[in-house]
Amino acid sequence: MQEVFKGIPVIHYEGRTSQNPLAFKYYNPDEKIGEKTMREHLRFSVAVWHTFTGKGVDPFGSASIRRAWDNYPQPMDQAKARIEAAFEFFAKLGVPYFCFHDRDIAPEGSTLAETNKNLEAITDYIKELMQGANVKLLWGTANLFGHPRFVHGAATAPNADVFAYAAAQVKKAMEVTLALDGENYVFWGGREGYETLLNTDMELEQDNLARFFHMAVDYAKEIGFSGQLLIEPKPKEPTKHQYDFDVASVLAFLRKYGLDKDFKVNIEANHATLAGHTFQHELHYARINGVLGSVDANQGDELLGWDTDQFPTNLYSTTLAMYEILKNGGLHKGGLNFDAKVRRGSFTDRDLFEAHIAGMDAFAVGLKAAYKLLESGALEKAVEARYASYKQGIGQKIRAGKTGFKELEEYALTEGAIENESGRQERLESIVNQYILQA
Ligand code: XUL
Ligand code: CO
Repeated sequence: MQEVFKGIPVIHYEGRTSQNPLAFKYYNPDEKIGEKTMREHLRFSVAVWHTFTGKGVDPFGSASIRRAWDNYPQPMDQAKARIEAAFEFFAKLGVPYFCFHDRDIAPEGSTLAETNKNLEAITDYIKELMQGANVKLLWGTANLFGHPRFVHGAATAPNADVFAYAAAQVKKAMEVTLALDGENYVFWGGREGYETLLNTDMELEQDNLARFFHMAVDYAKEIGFSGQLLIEPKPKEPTKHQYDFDVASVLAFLRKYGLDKDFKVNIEANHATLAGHTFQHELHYARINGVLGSVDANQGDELLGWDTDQFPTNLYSTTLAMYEILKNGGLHKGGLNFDAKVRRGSFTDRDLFEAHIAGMDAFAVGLKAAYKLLESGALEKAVEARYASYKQGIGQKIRAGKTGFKELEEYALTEGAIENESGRQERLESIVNQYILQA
């Protein structure tokens, strides 16, 4: 195999004073934070789509990025060269995981049968490359949104032939994920939503989406895929209204259709903010409901209302994210997948490395800060004290379900003036800052 990223060495940890852009300043994979190493806590993954198929196209401009593998005229040669470059990248960066959509790794043919043949050939090749490498598959997924056949959706399309095609595609993508020992399988509802209710049977579309998921659960069992199935919420884009809006709507959907034991969620930071939530809110909501499965690690731009998929460099956000993840006992089968793309102006190969290094360091700082914050118990103590009234007297009765409106009225009538306590928000924000600065 020819070296593609010439001049880029294997990336090492050099510590916080290093001035070397091609070194980790905080991510020290073997350093132990509590019981686990940073590598085990963070479970970083590279997204094949952004990093190896991203071309820097936007609505106003054509490709600003050209990679070595784009120079092969035959799509299958290009696919092979792309995957070779990806494995060189994984090794130099030292990431333990990668993720892909079926169409990121192999091109469509002129029929579904030909498309599947292409995918099988590249899967075999990936399997071969994985044997000599230190990288595993975090998750696989199917691209059910790029091709014009999915213009009105896939499992929620008004056309049953599209539903069938999507099912065939997911069947194959699950087989491929199993063949590569993928630890999870992701469903992001690409165009599963609507543009206008004037032409949409929302009830049928949602019922169909549930039928599709039930078929996926059945098929996973049939082929012996024991990985975690994940749904990735997103409120809008590409459709005006996506059905998997946020964690709360995904949970309601799963419970309605009896799917809640089979799925967890893959939370993406920029999707959370598009839904009007913080990243921490979505992680927290998933955690307290037992469905926090995996994370698409990126960040949006507060001034832009779309999915900018930037590399995560905001330490406040990574710290609060790691705080939730640690409280979840880690991500278990999940990981931190960089569903992030370099800016259009960052078009060199070197930018790909520097962007991932920035993201990995930001999460390493977040991990260190969150670990110490949790160890201190500062937030837990404050929250516990804030709700202390539920530990005795009338509060304890409310909690135990041993009272009702009548008794509560009696209580309220005899109680004197209610005395509330300060929420001490600014004090707590300052404590979080202290831990970030000490990380
Ligand atoms: C789209 C997105 C996807 C999913 C996988 O916004 O996040 O890349 O992560 O289909
Ligand atoms: Co994503």
